[in-house]
Amino acid sequence: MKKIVGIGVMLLLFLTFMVSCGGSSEKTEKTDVDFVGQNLITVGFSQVGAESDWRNSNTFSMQNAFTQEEGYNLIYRNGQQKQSNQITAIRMFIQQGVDYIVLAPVTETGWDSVLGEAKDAGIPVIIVDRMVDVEDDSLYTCWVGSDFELEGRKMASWIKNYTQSIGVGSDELHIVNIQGTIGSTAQIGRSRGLSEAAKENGWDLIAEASGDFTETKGREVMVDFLKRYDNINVVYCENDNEAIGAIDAIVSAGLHPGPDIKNGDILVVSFDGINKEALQYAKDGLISCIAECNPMHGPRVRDLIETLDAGETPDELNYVDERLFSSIENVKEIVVNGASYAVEGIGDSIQGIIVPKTEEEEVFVEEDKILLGDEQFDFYLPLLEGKRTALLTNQTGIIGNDVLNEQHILDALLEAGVDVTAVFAPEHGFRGNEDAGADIKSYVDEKTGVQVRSLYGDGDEKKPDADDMEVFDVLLVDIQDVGVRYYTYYISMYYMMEACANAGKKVIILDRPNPNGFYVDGPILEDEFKSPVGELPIPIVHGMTLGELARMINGEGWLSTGKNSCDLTVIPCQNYHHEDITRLVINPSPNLKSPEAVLLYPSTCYFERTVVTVGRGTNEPFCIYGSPYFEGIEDYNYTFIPESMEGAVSPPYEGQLCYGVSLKEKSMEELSEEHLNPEYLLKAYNDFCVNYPDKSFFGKADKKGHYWVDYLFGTDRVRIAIESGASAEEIKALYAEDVANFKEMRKPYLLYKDVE
Ligand code: GYE
Repeated sequence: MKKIVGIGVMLLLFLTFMVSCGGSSEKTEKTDVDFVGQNLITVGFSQVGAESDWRNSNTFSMQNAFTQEEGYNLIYRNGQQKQSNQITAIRMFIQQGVDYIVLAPVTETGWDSVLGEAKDAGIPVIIVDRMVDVEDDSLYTCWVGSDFELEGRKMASWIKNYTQSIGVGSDELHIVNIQGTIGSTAQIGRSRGLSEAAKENGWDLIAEASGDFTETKGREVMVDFLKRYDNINVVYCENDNEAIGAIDAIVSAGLHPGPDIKNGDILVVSFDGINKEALQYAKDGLISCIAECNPMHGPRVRDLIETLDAGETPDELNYVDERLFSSIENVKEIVVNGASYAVEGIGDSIQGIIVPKTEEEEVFVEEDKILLGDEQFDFYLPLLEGKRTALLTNQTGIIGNDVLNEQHILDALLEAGVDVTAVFAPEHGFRGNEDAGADIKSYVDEKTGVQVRSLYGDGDEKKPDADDMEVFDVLLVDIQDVGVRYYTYYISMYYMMEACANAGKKVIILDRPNPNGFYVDGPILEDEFKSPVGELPIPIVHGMTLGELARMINGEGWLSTGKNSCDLTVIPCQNYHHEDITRLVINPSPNLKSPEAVLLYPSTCYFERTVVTVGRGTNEPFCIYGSPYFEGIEDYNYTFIPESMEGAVSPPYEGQLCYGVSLKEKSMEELSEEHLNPEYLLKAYNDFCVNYPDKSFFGKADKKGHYWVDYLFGTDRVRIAIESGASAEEIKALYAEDVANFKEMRKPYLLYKDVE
């Protein structure tokens, strides 16, 4: 499912703020980021999420075990119950070169390739809590957690003994199971414990459905079960949070949770023993039995790391002992596989640890917000310590795209004490207000005193020169791209990568979503059509972020001079997926003035330098197009007059009335379905030729016989097809193979879950 998401705080909010504060733009305190000392052991911890109290306690335990006082630098990442987020986090840990990776995997399968990458990088991986199911066990070093099947069997044994003790026969039990996250070891083990016992004892296991270990889903599933079945007398909840939700549903349905099955109670049992409310419910008899699941793995994982650090080999599998609790005294002991376990009363011995969610957690859980590379200071500031740092950025380099706080990466770095020695400015300049292709001078930024070195001007071929390369050790790239081959920011990044490769300088990319990153379309650039608007052999819409593209540039050996790859680190976004259609809140360049324009840009840019203008010099460039030539021609009723303005000082047809088409009414959803759409160009071409058979739609060819549109397409095949009367389908067929091939080719470089 595609979703349209905003990144950063929307402009609307900004305006409201300005009005309500009478125009004063008070700034909030910025996060302080400490540099990490060199002698600490860095541990990257990829956590499942914050779905339950168990999970929060587990996070708390890890954070307390891996403190700086203990000699550690813990990098914590919340995966929000999504494997793709966890994989991204692990890749980031690898890039960062952490000493150890600790993974609490959401589900068991699907880890082979990313753990293979960690192994290749020589980073030991410790699995905590749930297990991974990988072909090659050497992909992880060791594991610590619970015996979930034993937990399930213990609970089933308690149900058996208890129901027998009150004289309820096996054939009288009608059980539903609210399962945990499907495919997680906790779910697999606990569900198996119950289903095996149901088989052995002839119990009626009516239904099973997942509540994803959350209270909300636990409630939903129970509501549904109660609608469908009227004979339920046992609810087996695979954690406490689900049990709380289920009890709410039972009570709301006018029924009674409790142990007295004979008189119509519904017996509720659960796992964990962490949540205070569940503990109270257990004392009050609403939950009849709880199987303990111990989340305090922090010190255990630290012990394992200490063993490894000392060059010793810890046990591969490390199980934790756990107990069973009930306020009902009928059953004092149960036996599983010949071993007996005491049933303890519910007193204060049960854990009942509640860990308040941190502020960061609240944001994660509630908003599912995309976090930009530049917001993740703990990942990149340590890499800049003691290094002269240069930036490739412009007006889009706002931390987190947060237009309320509006802190530019340059200011943030200076505030954090980074030695910023230069800013490299791409097309349109550091402020992003210069015309397309304009010559821009280098200067010293007044506010900060930092030298702004223009890549577009001073006759420097859009590349940094030898002087430029003298002034820094690390290049940080923080710039919003739109994912189109003729949009030039990636070309600046490419030239900078090339120069850095040759000069032995490190490149760090603070990644940002690609607003056209949800599809791949268009022909691959042919060598002959390389130009200032096309540098790499990629389709017009490549569907990659700058970070992914940089990985491809390195991986494919595309840096053409000297060394063919540079020292590259990408700080990926969090929670971004290729299916997301992101609405930019800061204009990436002066003529892309809306999120709709960003989606239309790949398709309407073809009109540049033809007899049709894309509306430069108006407020809607790329969302409208037209020409004085279309006067009186049907379907070209939208009129506009281009005027000189910032970013379009001398627009085509300046001061002339143009007749054309407006695409402004199309919604983001509609536009996102269109992908690269040759129909606008095709129809305008055909209408023009019928009316002006002697004039050239595409303008003049250059010395090589190429038209500007050929450089945009990266081939002359498309123009030639249009001139010979091809349909839109025939045009698309021309590059269908390019698209299919490139989709395959880009796979190894992706950092985010792909569409499909
Ligand atoms: O029981 C549940 C949590 O994997 C043991 O995950 C863990 C389970 C725990 O969300 O509450």
